[in-house]
Amino acid sequence: MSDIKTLSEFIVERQAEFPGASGDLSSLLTAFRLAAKIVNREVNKAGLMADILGAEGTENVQGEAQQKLDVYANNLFIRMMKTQGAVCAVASEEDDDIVHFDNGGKYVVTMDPLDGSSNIDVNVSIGTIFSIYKRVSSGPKATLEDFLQPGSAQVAAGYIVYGSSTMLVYSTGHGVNGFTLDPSIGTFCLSYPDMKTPDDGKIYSINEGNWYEFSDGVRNYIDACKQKKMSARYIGSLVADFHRNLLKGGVYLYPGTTKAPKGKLRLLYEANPLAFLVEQAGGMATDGTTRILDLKPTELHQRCPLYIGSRNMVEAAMKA
Ligand code: P6P
Repeated sequence: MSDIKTLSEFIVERQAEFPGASGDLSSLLTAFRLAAKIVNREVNKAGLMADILGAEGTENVQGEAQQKLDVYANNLFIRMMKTQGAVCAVASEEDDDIVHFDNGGKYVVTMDPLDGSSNIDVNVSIGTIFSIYKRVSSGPKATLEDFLQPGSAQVAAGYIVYGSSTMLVYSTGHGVNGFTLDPSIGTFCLSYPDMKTPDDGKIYSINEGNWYEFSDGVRNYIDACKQKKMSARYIGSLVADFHRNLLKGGVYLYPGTTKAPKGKLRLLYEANPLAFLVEQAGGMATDGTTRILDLKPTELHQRCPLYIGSRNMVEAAMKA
């Protein structure tokens, strides 16, 4: 009997723990698995296929130049979810408005299909982030209300990091498990069961280029990290920084600044899913004041400051 546990086997095994489960969430996670493999293939080829590198020439709602792989990943994940049938609507960083499938599905999904995409052309790790919620509206189509639920209402969340190896890490609220893609067999295999992040760490991740726009508290915390001889590690790709800190211990900060008091990151498809995961792994996520999962969203693409990672480090950053 092989001691390898595939993602498919794991999903089936875990579903058995919920007798009432309809299998919709399991098959949705399976759709994400397939999409992740396909995006991984394209990310790995990006260096070889000039036609998929570079900007698409369009901008997303954030006013950010869309990289061709951004658009490809967004369209692929949307197509997979539409086909799979359990999701009735998606809110994506790459789409101004809600994308409706009108299929009666009981879930809605928020996603950043390819976070850190400015790193695509320079071969730095990038990632996909997703959140899954049950609909709360009852009409024929999902409404904004379905997407403005607090992060604490998530039924599942996860990310895929396309790095030195490709990993899918997710939680359905019963712990966090990581799966590494074995390219020789094209299968995600359980590599990090029941992930727990250390309460403390020696890594801090923040863009110190914003120093003169930071609050005194943030500057005090950065100073304290330097005095403790911590390591500054900032990839400029949230999923990669988050993943490393989750495994090793550390804190990622994207605080508000004088120019952008709400910071840069988006609540619905960056902060909330990663906050769900980090809490499941024993860590902490706040906006510098309030628990991320308690924030009541008001807009699809709203931004929020993010302090996320090892519990003791987030608490120290908040108190600085
Ligand atoms: P800055 C990428 O655009 C992203 O959303 C995160 O992945 C990353 O951590 C952050 O923004 C980088 O932003 O302002 O430091 O370049």
